[in-house]
Amino acid sequence: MGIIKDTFKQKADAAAAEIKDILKEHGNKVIGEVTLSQAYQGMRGITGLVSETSLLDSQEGIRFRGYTIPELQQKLPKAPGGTEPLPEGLFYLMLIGDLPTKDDVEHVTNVWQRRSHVPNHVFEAIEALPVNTHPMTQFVVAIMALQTESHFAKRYAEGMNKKDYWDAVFDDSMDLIARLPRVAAYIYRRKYKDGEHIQPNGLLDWAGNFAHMLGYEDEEFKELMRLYMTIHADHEGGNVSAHAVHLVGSALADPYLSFAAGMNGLAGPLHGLANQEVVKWIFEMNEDLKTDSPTKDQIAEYVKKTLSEGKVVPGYGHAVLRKTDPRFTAQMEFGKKHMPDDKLVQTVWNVYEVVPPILQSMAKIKNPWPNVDAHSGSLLVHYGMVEYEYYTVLFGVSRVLGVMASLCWSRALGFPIERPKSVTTELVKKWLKGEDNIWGE
Ligand code: NMX
Ligand code: MLT
Repeated sequence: MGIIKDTFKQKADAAAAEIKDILKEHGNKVIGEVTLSQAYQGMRGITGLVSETSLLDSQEGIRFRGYTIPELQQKLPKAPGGTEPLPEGLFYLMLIGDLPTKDDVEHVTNVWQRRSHVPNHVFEAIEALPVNTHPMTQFVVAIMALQTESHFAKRYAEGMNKKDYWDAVFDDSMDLIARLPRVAAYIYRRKYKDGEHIQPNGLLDWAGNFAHMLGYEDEEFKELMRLYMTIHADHEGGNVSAHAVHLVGSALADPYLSFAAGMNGLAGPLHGLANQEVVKWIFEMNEDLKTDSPTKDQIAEYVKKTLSEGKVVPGYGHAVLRKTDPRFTAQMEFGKKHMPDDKLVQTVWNVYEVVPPILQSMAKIKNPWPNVDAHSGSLLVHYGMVEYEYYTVLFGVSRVLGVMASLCWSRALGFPIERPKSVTTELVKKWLKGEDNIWGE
């Protein structure tokens, strides 16, 4: 067994024993009540999942195994000369539960380099699609094509013992994470750079090599990729992409099939696709107003127009957060450090001043503050990555870290197939009239 796999197994065995004891003693404790509205309205606020890798607080934002983003920026190992955390370190933290040493991080980088070979048929599957196919569609097709490599699928077909599920999921997870940057970069270069592909650089870290294969050699862009891949990696278990991966994985669909399901969810405009929508919305506003520096009054008018047309203001609001997303703040800090005079970045900051009071005035909106997607695109545009339809692929390459670490835990802890109960409105009406006792009252 490899070092990291061995460490994971020890941690998971200890956690499984602890959880068994907790459930033996406290398994019948009530952790909340569910209202009828919650059943109809997206299950908001219902605790029904366990996800070990990160936890979201509505006021404070995300903590990965207890650490905030500024703490990660301080404590996780960096690339030589760099100041942003290496995502390898975050993966180690999410998987193992402890902060990694520099050696641990180097080990993860080396394992991923060794496992990064992408078979030819994956590129052929991408090439079979029209070049103008949305990058997220190409991405999902490529992930599905990679599924031929699944250890889990092969071993399950051969009659694997359920005690070994975690082991095969671990191997698939490491392979998938290792291969994803190459696949994602291939899609970018195919669609936007005339198919002029760039070979991997085996001397670089995972995110640095991804930046290189995308065609961005600027050290600052590599630092941005390290930060980007770190902050987008996980947002506890209930968001659409993480939950989809968890749900599909609970049927013992292998990690490739499960991850593809999550990426289909990420491609929705209320979830990860919002990052492309934000930049598209600002570009359209600028075009409408014939300026690249709209004033705050002009932005306010454009926001009101957007709302009056029955559209959402992309990048604002959240199902759980009730304050400015710390992932937005981390990116704003990056912008202040590296590009304070960039016009698009300044527009993002002006939008941040203008939008919250307008949304606050609409009682129905629970969170008027920006989320992660409000800022990310503007930083990419600064370095020349203007092709906003591609941005959700970057989000997806990062999200693989959190959802695969979680999937390893789910199989190691022996979580069963997920299957909540649903009801019909007909039954609800009968219950309201006292004709049926669906909830045992
Ligand atoms: N612009 C306009 N209306 C909004 C916005 C917004 N930014 N945010 C919420 N609302 C509306 C929402 O559509 C709903 O309207 P209705 O009752 O007419 O259906 C109402 O306000 C109540 O919604 P909330 O309970 O505040 O939000 P909910 O938890 O349902 O949805 C989001 C959360 C994130 C889906 C929602 O805020 C949104 O659509 N934001 C814009 C899209 C976006 O930025 N998504 C990215 C989320 C982060 N990520 O990366 O995944
Ligand atoms: C995420 O990163 O997954 C988004 O902020 C959405 C969410 O947490 O619901």
